[in-house]
Amino acid sequence: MILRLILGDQLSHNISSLSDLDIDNDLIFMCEVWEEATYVRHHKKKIAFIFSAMRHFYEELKAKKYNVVYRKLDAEDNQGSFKAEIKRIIELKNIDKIIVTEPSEYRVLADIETWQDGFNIPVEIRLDERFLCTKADFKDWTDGRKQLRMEYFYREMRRKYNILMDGDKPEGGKWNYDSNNRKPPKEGLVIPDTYISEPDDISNEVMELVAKRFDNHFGDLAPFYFAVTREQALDALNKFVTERLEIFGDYQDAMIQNEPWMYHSHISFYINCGLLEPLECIKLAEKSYNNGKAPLNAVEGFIRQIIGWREYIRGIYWLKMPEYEQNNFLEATRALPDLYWGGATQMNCLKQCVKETKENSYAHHIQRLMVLGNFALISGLSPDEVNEWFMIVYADAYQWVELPNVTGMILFADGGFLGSKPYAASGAYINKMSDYCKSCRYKVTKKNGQEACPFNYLYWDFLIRNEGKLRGNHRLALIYKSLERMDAEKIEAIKDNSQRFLKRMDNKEII
Ligand code: FAD
Ligand code: DLZ
Ligand code: SF4
Repeated sequence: MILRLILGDQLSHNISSLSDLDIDNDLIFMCEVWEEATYVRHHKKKIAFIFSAMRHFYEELKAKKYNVVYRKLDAEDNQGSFKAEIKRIIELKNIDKIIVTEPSEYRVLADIETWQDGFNIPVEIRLDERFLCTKADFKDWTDGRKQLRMEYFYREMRRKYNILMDGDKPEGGKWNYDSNNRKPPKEGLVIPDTYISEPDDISNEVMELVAKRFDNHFGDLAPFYFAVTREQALDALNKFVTERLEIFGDYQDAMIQNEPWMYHSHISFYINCGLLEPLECIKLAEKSYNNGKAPLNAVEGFIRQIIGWREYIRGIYWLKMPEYEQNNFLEATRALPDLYWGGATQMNCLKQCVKETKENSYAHHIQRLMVLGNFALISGLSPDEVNEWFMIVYADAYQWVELPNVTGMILFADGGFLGSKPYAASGAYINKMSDYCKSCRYKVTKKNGQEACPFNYLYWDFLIRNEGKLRGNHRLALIYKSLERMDAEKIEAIKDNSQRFLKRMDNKEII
């Protein structure tokens, strides 16, 4: 009998591992396992989401009359790991072959690669066709290139899939319309509600399990409102395309106090676990442009995130693993402060982003990049600790997408392999793109002293501290020129303020 394994982020009916399923003879296998749920202490809402989506997918497979075994976490004899569960089912059901779609994470692939010898049966690992660029094609694209840049990869993907193309030219004449995007927030913006689904019996049962078994994990379990079936995820996608896409581009980088969802799509959870396919999201957005419902700047910007960034990030992950995990180009070693776990802080931007992360297991890209990430970068937090935090807290986090975003994009810990310069910024950026500073104890206009916004001095201190490693970066040349012009007294004040602040933070004082 053939065993077809479906992992928790493979909840797609057309997944390659099921493509030639023999309904009468094959067995599909899904399992909730302790090891997977605790190798990092995932946010409660994240665990509830994955388990509920898995259990709903199982019901859908059963409804198709497929032969499926589903192992709940609290089944009495649950073996606790993929490997041990597979061993058990092989023995129980007389399995003579395993078919699985390649797992999205290196850790799990390394495990599966030991099964063939360990269990002495063939294990066929198939391509994950839901991604739009294979690992091999990405590698080919990198060959012979001195520097990798997402923008060039993205253009090739647009051509390859004929998305927003006018013959062989980009629609509208430009590949990228970001110059029209990224407006600061303004008063009176009306932000549509995000998709909400009431928990059904399955979700309620899972929530009880999570409350009981994962009570010591970070994050709010209730209210639980994520889509947990493909049908619901499609509703969430349609809601985005009809209600938000039109202004997605304009306010893509804007942050407003108590508005966690802004005009973003909130579909990363669904794409990453397989309820939605990247290509269908892209096509729906393109259709909206073709029908005159959404402007090009919004649609191009949205499509670039998926066909560009998402695929590029995955390509880098598989190109560079397992070494990528060890990167620490800037030799940052500071421990993650307690404020990331909801500990008290007077920095309103961080407080707000952590609060929303705790509530929703979601924060939008600019909150992750320019607030939470920017602070981690300029205060020199250890990449291991920052990576672990990002893996834990977001419901869309799997290592293939989390690690390059953290190590490469926010921490510059790969020395500029993924992105060309660190995304370091002072308080002025946060003030321009949000209303957080208005309710902050610190003054964003002050550069030094007790009242000053810590981002202001930490930004320059970061550049000073890392000058040896960053000065040669031509994209930072202008900034280092202005640092050269800064008088010695000002530089001393920056260093002094930063040292005091970081010392207080290390001493667990409220900063
Ligand atoms: P939208 O802003 O509406 O974008 C649409 C889609 O584009 C997203 O759903 C996502 O699939 C894709 N996308 C956009 N940016 C990226 C990106 N940089 N990398 C990969 N896909 C992208 N995304 C994850 O899916 N999982 C993570 O664990 C994750 N960790 C991140 C950590 C940091 C430090 C940063 C800066 C970004 C991270 N991202 C991650 C990328 C991005 O922030 C999220 O994909 C996005 O916020 C999800 O919200 P959304 O669906 O509303 O996205
Ligand atoms: C994220 C997650 C969690 C928390 N639990 C499980 C689980 O118990 N069983 C499972 O099959 N998948 C789970 N997942 C998703 C997996 O982490 C993801 O499928 C693999 O790590 C991909 O390599
Ligand atoms: Fe954040 Fe500084 Fe603004 Fe306060 S003043 S919200 S710390 S950027």
